[in-house]
Amino acid sequence: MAKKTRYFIGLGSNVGDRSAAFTAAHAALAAHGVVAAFSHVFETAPLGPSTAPYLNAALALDCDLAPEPLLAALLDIERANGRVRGERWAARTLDLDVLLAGDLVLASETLTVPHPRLHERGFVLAPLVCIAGDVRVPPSQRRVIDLYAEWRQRGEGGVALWPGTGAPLPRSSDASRVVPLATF
Ligand code: A4P
Ligand code: MG
Repeated sequence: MAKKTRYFIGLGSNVGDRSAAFTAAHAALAAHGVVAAFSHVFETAPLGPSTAPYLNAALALDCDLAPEPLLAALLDIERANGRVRGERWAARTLDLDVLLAGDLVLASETLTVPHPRLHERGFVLAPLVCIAGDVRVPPSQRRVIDLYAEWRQRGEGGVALWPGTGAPLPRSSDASRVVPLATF
């Protein structure tokens, strides 16, 4: 039997019905494994050329797929949700990034894990800390909560809890895995 890997996936959207895209991604990923946790959703200032604000979130997926087939599944889900690839960091209906794949470290032509810019970005760390505060990021083995604390100390801002109007958001199947809202 294939070995299950706990993946952490980052979700981003700044075009169209942003939260509906997250709900669709949640449903599509549930076909590939068990979505064990879904973070709170944050509205974040865009990094890059696009000026539209993003929603960002993160989820934990326990799944049998190896990283490359999982990436292929993520790209399919992005396309099914209207993602059109333009210039780098262009506006997008749905972006699904592999943030962590268990304790794996890999760099191929198509996939780098852990996500190379995970450490520096509030829009990745704030959702991720909701569901993975104690998880260690290889190869440094630093905890997500410590990376998040460092980002907070830098005072860059641009990340706020999203009040959650619009389409109903995915719920975590195990709410005890999610840091309470009052912490943010
Ligand atoms: N790829 C390599 N490693 C990975 C990985 N760990 N996860 C490759 C996913 N993909 C990975 O991605 C290009 C290629 O990266 C993929 O085909 C895959 O083979 P893309 O999604 O088409 O391109 P991109 O997202 O424009 O570029 P990049 O460099 O991946 O950008 P990032 O780092 O994902 O940043 N601002 C806010 N507020 N919130 C955001 O979510 N996101 C970005 C994109 C920019 N600004 C943002 C946000
Ligand atoms: Mg991407």
